[in-house]
Amino acid sequence: MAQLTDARNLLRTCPLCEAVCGLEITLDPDDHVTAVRGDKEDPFSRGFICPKGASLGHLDEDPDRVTEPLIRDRATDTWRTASWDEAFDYIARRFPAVVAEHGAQSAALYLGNPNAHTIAGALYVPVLIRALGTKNLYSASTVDQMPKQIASGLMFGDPLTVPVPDLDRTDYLLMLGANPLESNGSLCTAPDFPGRLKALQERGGRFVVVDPRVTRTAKLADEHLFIRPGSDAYLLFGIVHTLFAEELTDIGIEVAGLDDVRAAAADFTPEVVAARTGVPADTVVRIARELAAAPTAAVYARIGTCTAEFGTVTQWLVDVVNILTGNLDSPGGAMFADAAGGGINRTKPFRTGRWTSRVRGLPETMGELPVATLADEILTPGDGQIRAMITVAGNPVLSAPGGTRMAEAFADLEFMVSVDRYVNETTRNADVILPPPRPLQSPHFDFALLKFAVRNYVRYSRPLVPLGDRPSEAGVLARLGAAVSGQPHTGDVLGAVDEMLIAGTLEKAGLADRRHELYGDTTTEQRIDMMVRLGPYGEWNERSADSSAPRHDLNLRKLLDNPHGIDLGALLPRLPGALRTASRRVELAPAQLLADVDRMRAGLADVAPEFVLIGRRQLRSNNSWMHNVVRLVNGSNRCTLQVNPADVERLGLGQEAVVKSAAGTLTVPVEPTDTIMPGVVSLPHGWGHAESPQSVASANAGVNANVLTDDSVIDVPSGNAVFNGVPVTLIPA
Ligand SMILES: Nc1nc2c(c(=O)[nH]1)N[C@H]1C(S)=C(S)[C@@H](COP(=O)(O)OP(=O)(O)OC[C@H]3O[C@@H](n4cnc5c(=O)[nH]c(N)nc54)[C@H](O)[C@@H]3O)O[C@H]1N2
Ligand SMILES: Nc1nc2c(c(=O)[nH]1)N[C@H]1C(S)=C(S)[C@@H](COP(=O)(O)OP(=O)(O)OC[C@H]3O[C@@H](n4cnc5c(=O)[nH]c(N)nc54)[C@H](O)[C@@H]3O)O[C@H]1N2
Ligand code: SF4
Ligand SMILES: [Mo]
Repeated sequence: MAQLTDARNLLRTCPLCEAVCGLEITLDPDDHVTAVRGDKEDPFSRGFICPKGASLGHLDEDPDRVTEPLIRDRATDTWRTASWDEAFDYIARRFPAVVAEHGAQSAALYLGNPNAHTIAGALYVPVLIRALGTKNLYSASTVDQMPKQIASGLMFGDPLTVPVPDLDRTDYLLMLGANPLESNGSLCTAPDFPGRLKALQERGGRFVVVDPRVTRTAKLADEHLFIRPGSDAYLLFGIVHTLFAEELTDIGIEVAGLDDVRAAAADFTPEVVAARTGVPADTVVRIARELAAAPTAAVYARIGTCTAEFGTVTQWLVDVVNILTGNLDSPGGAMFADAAGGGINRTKPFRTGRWTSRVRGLPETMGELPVATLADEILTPGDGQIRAMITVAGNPVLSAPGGTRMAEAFADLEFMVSVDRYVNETTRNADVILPPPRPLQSPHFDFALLKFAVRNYVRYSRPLVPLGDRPSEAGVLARLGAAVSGQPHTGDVLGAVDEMLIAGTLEKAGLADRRHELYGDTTTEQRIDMMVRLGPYGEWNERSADSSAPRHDLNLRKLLDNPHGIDLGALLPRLPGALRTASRRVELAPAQLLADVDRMRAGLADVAPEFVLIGRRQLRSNNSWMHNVVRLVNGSNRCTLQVNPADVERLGLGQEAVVKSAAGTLTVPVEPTDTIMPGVVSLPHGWGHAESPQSVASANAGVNANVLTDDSVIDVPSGNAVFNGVPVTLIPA
C-alpha cells in the first residue's frame, strides 16, 4: 500500500516573485512539502531558485496562517473562525448596508502586490471591481511602477506596452535604481537575472549600475556610479543633451516630437546635471558616448527611480535614450514581449485624469487613484468619504507612505473585508478575513508578468494539492463580488461569472459556437484555455498587425503536455503594430511629461537636504511578508539604518539613531557601511511587526520605514509615492 502513496515530485511555477522560476516540489503522502528545487528542464529558468522559492513549503503551511474565514468582534477585538457561508452572509448583510448609508463612492478596494502573481488577481479582481462600481480603487502600483506605465502609455499608447532590456543579447546595459541580485528583477521577467548578467559579461558585454549604494549588483557590474537620490531624471537628461550635442542620435523608428525633446534637454548640460546628481560631467558624456557606440545597448531603470520625485519623467527619459540610440524595438536593445496570455485590448489611446480624487484632486491612472491619498479619502469627512473597504493581498499600513496616518485610517473604517493569508498590520482592522488556499492548492499562469519577459515563454501549472471542500481564491473573489453588491452569493457564483465572461469573449471573437471546445477541469481553466487559444501563439489566433509571433497553435492541452514550460523564442520587433497612440507613431515628447520638466528646472535651485532616506530590498524578504519563516528572517536580513561611517562619526551616532522626517520619527539600529554614499541613509521597508500575531515575524519585528515617508510628496504626473530621497535629520539615540 505504502508505495501507492509514496513521496512524489511535482512541477509548478514559483508564485513568489516576478522571475517565474520553474520549481520541482517533493510532496510526502500527506501532501506536505519535503523539498523544493529549481526545475532544470524549465527552458526559461533552467534550474534557478532563490531562498524564497526554496522556502515555499514553509509558506505553504505556515502554522500562523489563516486557514478558515475569521470574523472579528469589534468590541473585544478578538477573532473567531466561521464557516464560508457564515462569513459571506455576514459580509452580504453589512457591506451593502454601509454603502447604502454613505453612497457608492464610500466603498473602496486596495489590491496588493501578490495579485500580479495569481490567476485570481488577473482574472477575478476585475469582476470584483465591476461589482463594487466605485472610483475608489487603489493598488500597490502607485507605490511602485505607475510612472513606467504612464510613460509607456503616453509614448506607445498602452500602459502595459513596456519595453524590457533584451538581457540575453545586449552588449551594454545601463541599470539605474535596480538591484536584481537581491530582487531577482522587476518589470523585467528574467529568471536567474544574476546568471544572465554574468553571461552578458562573458560574451564581452558591459553593464553599468547607477545607485546611491554599492549593492551586490553594483559589485558584479563593470562600473558603478553613485548618484544623489531622486536625481536620475537629471542624469538621463544630461545623456540626452549629449546625444544631441554630439550628434550621436541614430533613430531607427518613426517618432513624433524629436525637436521638443531636443529643446527640453537644452538646459541640462553635463555640467548642470553633474551639480545635481553628483555624477561628474565627463562621466555623463562618456556614458552617452558608450551607449551610442555600443553595437546594442539598453537602459533599464527600476524601483529606485520610480518611487522618486521625478519618477515619470525618469521612466520616459529611459526610453527616450533607448530610442535616440537606435535601440528601441531592436534585438539587444529594449524590446516588447509578446505574451501568450493575450495582447493589447485597447482601441483608444491611453490617457490619465478621466476623474480625480475627492480630497486632493489627484488624477486617476488606469482606473486607479494614488495610494498616497488613500488615508485622506478615509479620514476626511464629506460626501464620498470611504467607509467600507476591501483589501486583497496587501498591507498598505506598512507599504504605503505615511504609515502612522494609514494605520489610523484603517482603524477608522466602518466595515472591512480582507482576502489574505495572514492577520497583518492592515488586515487586523478587518471585520472578516477570507483566506486564499495554500499556494500549492492554486493553479498558476502568469498573465501579468509574461508581458515583461526577456524571452517569450509560457507555462501553466495545475494545483498540486486538491482544494478539498474549500473555495479557490477565484471562487472567493467571485462570491465576494456578489456579496458586496447585494447579489445572491450562494450556488456556483464562480461558474456563472466564468460562463458570462467566456460567452462575451467568444461572441466578440465570432467564435460563439466553439464554447464546447474549451478544455479544462474548472471553468477557470477553460478561461485560460480560451485566452491562450486567442492569444498571439494560440490555436484560434487570427494573425494581427500587432504580433509577429510564430505560430504554435497553443491551447491548454499543449500547456499540460509541456509541464516544464514552452520556449516561444527570443523577443521580436513589434513596432509599429503594437502602437496605440493616436498618431500611430512613438510619441517622443508627450505634452504631459514636457510640462513636468518645468518642475525639474525649478528643482535645480533647491538646496540639498543634509540627509536623505532611501530604501533597500533584501534577498530573503518580500515587501511586508515572508517574515514569519525562520530561515528567511535570521542572519543578514536586518532592519537597520545604513549610514556612511564618515556620517556616523561626524554625528557621533552610537548603536541607535533617532531619524526624523516631515511625516514621523523612528529610533533605529545604525549599521555603519561605506557601501552607502555620505549624506544618504537606507532603511528597508515592510518591517514593523511588533504587534503581529505572527510568532516569528513579531520576534523579528523591525520598524515601519513608511512612518518616515510623506504621503503629501508625490511624483506629479502619476501620483506615485516618493520613497527615495526623503529629507531626514539624524541624532544619536
Ligand atoms: N518605503 C518603501 N515602501 C515600499 C516600497 C519601497 O521600496 N520602499 N516598495 C513598494 C512596492 S514596490 C510594493 S509592490 C508594495 C507592496 O505592498 P503591498 O502589496 O501592500 O504589501 P505586501 O507586503 O506585498 O503584502 C502582500 C500581502 O498579500 C498576502 N498574500 C500573499 N500571497 C497571497 C495570495 O496568494 N492571495 C492573497 N489573497 N494574499 C496573499 C500576504 O499575506 C501579505 O499580507 O510595497 C511598497 N512599499
Ligand atoms: N528579495 C526580494 N525580492 C523582491 C522584493 C522584495 O521585497 N524582496 N520585492 C519585489 C517587488 S514588489 C519589486 S517592485 C521589485 C523591485 O526590484 P528592484 O527595482 O530591483 O528593487 P531594489 O532591490 O529595491 O533596488 C532598488 C535600488 O535602487 C536604489 N536607489 C534608491 N534610490 C535611488 C535613486 O534615487 N536613484 C537610483 N539610481 N537608485 C536608487 C537602492 O539603493 C536599491 O539598490 O523587487 C521584487 N523582488
Ligand atoms: S527568484 Fe522569484 S520566482 Fe525564482 S525561486 Fe526566487 S522567489 Fe521564486
Ligand atoms: Mo513592487
